Amino acid sequence: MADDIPRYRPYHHPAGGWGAAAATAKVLMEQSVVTKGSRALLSMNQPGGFKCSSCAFPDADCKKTLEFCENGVKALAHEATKFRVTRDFFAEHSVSALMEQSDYWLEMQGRLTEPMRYDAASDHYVPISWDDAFRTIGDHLRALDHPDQAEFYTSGRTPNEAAFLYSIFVRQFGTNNFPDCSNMCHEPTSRGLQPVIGVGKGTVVLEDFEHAEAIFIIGQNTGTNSPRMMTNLVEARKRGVPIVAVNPMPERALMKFTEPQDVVQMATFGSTEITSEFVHIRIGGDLAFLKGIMKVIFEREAAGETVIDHAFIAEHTVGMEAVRAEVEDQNWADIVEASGLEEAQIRRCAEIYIRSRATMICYGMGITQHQQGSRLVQQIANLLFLKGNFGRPGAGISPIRGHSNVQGDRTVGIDEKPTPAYLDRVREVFGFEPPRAFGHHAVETVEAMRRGEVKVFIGLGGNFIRAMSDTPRAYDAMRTVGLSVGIATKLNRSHLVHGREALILPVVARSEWIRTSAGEQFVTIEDSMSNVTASRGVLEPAGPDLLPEVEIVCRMARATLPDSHIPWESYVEDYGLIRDKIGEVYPAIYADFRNRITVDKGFHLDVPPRRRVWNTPNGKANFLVLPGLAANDPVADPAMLRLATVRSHDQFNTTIYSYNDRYRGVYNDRMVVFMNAQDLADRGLESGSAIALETISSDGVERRVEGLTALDYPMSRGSIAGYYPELNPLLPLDYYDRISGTPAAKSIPVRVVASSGA
Ligand SMILES: Nc1nc2c(c(=O)[nH]1)N[C@H]1C(S)=C(S)[C@@H](COP(=O)(O)OP(=O)(O)OC[C@H]3O[C@@H](n4cnc5c(=O)[nH]c(N)nc54)[C@H](O)[C@@H]3O)O[C@H]1N2
Ligand SMILES: Nc1nc2c(c(=O)[nH]1)N[C@H]1C(S)=C(S)[C@@H](COP(=O)(O)OP(=O)(O)OC[C@H]3O[C@@H](n4cnc5c(=O)[nH]c(N)nc54)[C@H](O)[C@@H]3O)O[C@H]1N2
Ligand SMILES: [Mo]
Repeated sequence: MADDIPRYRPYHHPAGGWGAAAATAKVLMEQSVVTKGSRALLSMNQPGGFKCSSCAFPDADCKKTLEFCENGVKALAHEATKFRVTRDFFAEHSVSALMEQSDYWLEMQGRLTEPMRYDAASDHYVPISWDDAFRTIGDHLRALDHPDQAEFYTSGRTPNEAAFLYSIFVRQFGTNNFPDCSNMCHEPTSRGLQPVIGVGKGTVVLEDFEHAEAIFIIGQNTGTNSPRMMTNLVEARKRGVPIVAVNPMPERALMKFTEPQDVVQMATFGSTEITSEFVHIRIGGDLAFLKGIMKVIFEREAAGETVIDHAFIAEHTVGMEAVRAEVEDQNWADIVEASGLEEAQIRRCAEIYIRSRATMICYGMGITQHQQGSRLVQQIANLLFLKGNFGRPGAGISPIRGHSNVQGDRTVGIDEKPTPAYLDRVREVFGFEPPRAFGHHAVETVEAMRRGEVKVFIGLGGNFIRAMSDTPRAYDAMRTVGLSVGIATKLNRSHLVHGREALILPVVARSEWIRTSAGEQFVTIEDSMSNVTASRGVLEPAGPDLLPEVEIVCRMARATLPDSHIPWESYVEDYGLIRDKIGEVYPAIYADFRNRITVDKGFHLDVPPRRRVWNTPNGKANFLVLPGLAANDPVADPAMLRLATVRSHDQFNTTIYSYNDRYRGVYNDRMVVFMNAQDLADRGLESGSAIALETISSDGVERRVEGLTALDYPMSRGSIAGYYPELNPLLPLDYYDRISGTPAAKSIPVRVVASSGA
């Protein structure tokens, strides 16, 4: 981009609309896949087609002829790209040279095409046959003193069939070490909700949007990260449903949105105001906000009004009195201070909640990525219980998941803390004794590496070491490993920061077909609302040497467990056989999987709280207290700012599509820090000042990121934001939610320091 074009220009248009249409065309052109990509788009989220890999939000039962969004198109275009990473590419670039390149550059090189092995003598990746690659993995795993010396990571694009077999293979091998992208993401939902409603999943389905009388969206950037949900929000708004958005950043799409699919709005440059109440919360202030609303409810009850659903409370719940006592103890001055909000606004939100007979609360990383992430999720449930907002149309809790199959992978066994009941089923169905000891989550995996205890790391998808906290220390940790394996579509940092030996194994992507001796195969995924659907790729695989993830898992299993009586070879050919086994291990939800999946729109996995059935130890819905108002440990330093690391509009996690973030008005730069004007002025800074950020921590490690530009942005006071993964060096490995293991990536205590490079 030319230097005379300003890098920072506020975006005044509604989100979506023509800006999205233009971005869609641009990315198809950049990846040189206009015709192929456009053809494939006609099959995305359609019966007989494949599922969009960009997010976990459900698609609308084929109601619309074209259910896709700008960011879905980016995901597809980057997958269908005409660019290729070949053996010649690796011959040309040493690993050290590749390390100098940006994440964006690595992504833009295109699809991986053949298995490669790291050659330490030359510092290059060199070709290896598939047979030798599997032999290498098998040899390393069989040589371990104990299976717990290996770590088996999963990222949430992996489909159910591959994830299920992976969980069986690894357990037969003998460990529960299943670090997962979910451990950095919605694990606070999985762990936090389990004791509260008996299942670690959301309870809302798509139709509920049509019945909701109020929708809260807390800490979730809908227009960028689950754009298909915008359709539901627009429809709800048009019905006059109040929408409350709680966010330290006034995210553009939550303010004004033009539906690219709405011909009239497009033609007239019209738009819909999405948020009726924008709650400009301080980072981590959500606990105070939720308690403020509950306090109003309890006040009104004390004054003789009936606002609580007493019948629901009496029949279904335990523990409300303890929550009431704790909430009543909080005073307004503290609530106002901790939330950064005015009491009057909290009262308005309480009024919206009280008036609504069916409220849905959606939330994302702005809730989960705090030190108290799991218990924050529980507070959302507390609020919903008060008015019986479970098991009624239009009501419920709605975690908006990230990766398109992250929920599914967890459902089919990717779990470092498996339940005894599940392990018993595995033993019965597969006839081996699975390990009972809990395994490592993501943070524990890096800690184990740092102690030198990990000999093998296998990454089924994802970019583990780039997504993790404490970048330099995470890199050092990975380099202690004997063998690291990346099973991937694209080259990424985790292939360059590797063990003494390393493999890159290229896979067939979601949009591509899988043909075996038994004919064309399909895979299945589970979306954020527990719908299971089939996904059939329509494009020719990016190269003749790619293997499907299912086959890679089966061949790793065979190479590692030569005596295993599990028929791995037959699963490679016929994915229906895998689904039969899933049905046997999970009869309550997956019985008759084979037949139920033949219906175009798939089927819904039973979520008992939707029927007001609570599979908790006491058979009730449980109110749980989180004392106080702080979602994170207090920090004494008066110069402290809370940093949220967030996604731009042009990235998918560690995959950087471009350096622009249109809705936030940033172009050609990712090294920016969004700051409130007063926070800038207090530090003698102005918009455009060069700064560095330094983490405030007591472990004696200096964590600093240089080369940042401070931007005047309407952030709430004391709250700043910048981009992940560039700012991950500021996130201490030890800074995470103890219940779920999820790094507190939205509330890093930092201070601004002068940039030494300035
Ligand atoms: N295009 C695209 N789609 C994606 C992804 C992607 O990278 N790109 N990633 C996928 C994945 S894996 C996930 S998990 C989801 C992530 O989707 P989101 O949950 O939307 O994730 P983030 O962009 O990290 O930001 C969350 C929001 O939380 C706000 N926030 C920060 N701190 C706080 C706080 O203390 N309180 C409140 N109330 N809000 C806060 C931020 O301002 C931001 O708007 O999206 C998925 N979909
Ligand atoms: N500071 C900070 N850190 C964070 C977050 C944050 O908000 N702030 N968010 C966290 C969250 S929510 C998440 S989910 C994690 C994400 O962590 P990961 O899931 O590990 O990371 P991704 O960037 O999604 O992984 C991208 C890589 O996946 C591979 N890939 C893509 N499609 C496929 C496929 O179909 N099959 C296979 N086998 N591989 C494929 C490609 O090679 C690509 O390079 O990051 C976490 N880290
Ligand atoms: Mo995520």
